[in-house]
Amino acid sequence: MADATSGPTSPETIRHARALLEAADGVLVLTGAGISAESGVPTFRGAGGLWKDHRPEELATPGAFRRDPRLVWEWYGWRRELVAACTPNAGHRALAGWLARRPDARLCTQNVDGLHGLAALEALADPADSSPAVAPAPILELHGSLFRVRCPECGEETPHREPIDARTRDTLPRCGSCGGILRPAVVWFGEMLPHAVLEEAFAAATRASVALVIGTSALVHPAASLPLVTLEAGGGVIEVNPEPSPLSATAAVSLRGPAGTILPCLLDEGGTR
Ligand code: BJW
Ligand code: ZN
Repeated sequence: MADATSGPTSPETIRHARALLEAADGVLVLTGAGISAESGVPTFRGAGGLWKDHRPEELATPGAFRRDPRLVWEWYGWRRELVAACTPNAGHRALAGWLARRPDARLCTQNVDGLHGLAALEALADPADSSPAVAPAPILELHGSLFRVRCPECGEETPHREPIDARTRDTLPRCGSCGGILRPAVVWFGEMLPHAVLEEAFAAATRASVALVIGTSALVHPAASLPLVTLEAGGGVIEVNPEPSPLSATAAVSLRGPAGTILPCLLDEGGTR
């Protein structure tokens, strides 16, 4: 797959990428914050990103939580409210419909917003879709979920969607088993990713002949290593991103544009422009 195609996304570029996907034997799909941008979820890096006004080490590290759990929960409580009001966009929906038709594809997401899961439920319930409803393999959430909490003391993890009262340390959510202050069940810098999830993701990356990489700056590891594993195993990369990333130089095709526009053209049945 050395015939790299990049630059503006022409119909031929889309057709080339569609052909690569159709011929693929195993697809790793890796998504990042960019796929949710058109749903109104802020990305991390770049203009308007979350890290523009906040220092990651003050909010997204275990040390930050030990120092000031109230401040960390204030930020995560705000993000949970923001995300809870968002819905899947055309990019999530096109991907969910395609995954239901491609049992050889595996979705790994760095996102903690749950929007892929909502889109998958919508795809299964869609009466307009005549294809047999096949539940795709579970989504591999590499960095956890905003809507789960974990007790740092006893390790208990549970779903949690209630509003967070972060006015004082005493109003923060507490573990029902041991009374410890609960934390968001997300992966912070310096923490290991969930072992079983990461193992499945690397296995899918090794098996795949194409890695479809959508809306990530591809800077944060080990997630950003997954497409490199597919490449090393002899596969190719298709990238969907309005901006170049460190992966662009090795991508077989770079589709430059927003995921909400590109993915329906790339993945919908008969979706070429
Ligand atoms: C669009 C679009 C549209 C816009 N359509 N696209 C060197 C130095 C220091 C540390 C390290 C190092 N090398 C490796 C590390 C470790 C570190 C790391 O990778 N750091 C790098 C930043 C340098 N990694 C870790 O610490 C990881 N753990 C680990 O390595 O454990 C091993 C270990 C631990 C202990 C001991 C020994 C070994 C854990 C990483 C956890 C990352 N966590 C976060 C927060 C999650 C919780 C939360 O949400 O609050 O995950 S950070 C943040 O970055 C979040 C994201 O999932 C992740 C990736 O960001 P993403 O998704 O790529 O978003 P952006 O904003 O960066 O990019 C958006 C993209 O979308 C852009 O490209 C846009 O162009 C594009 N876009 N609109 C399509 N409409
Ligand atoms: Zn506990």
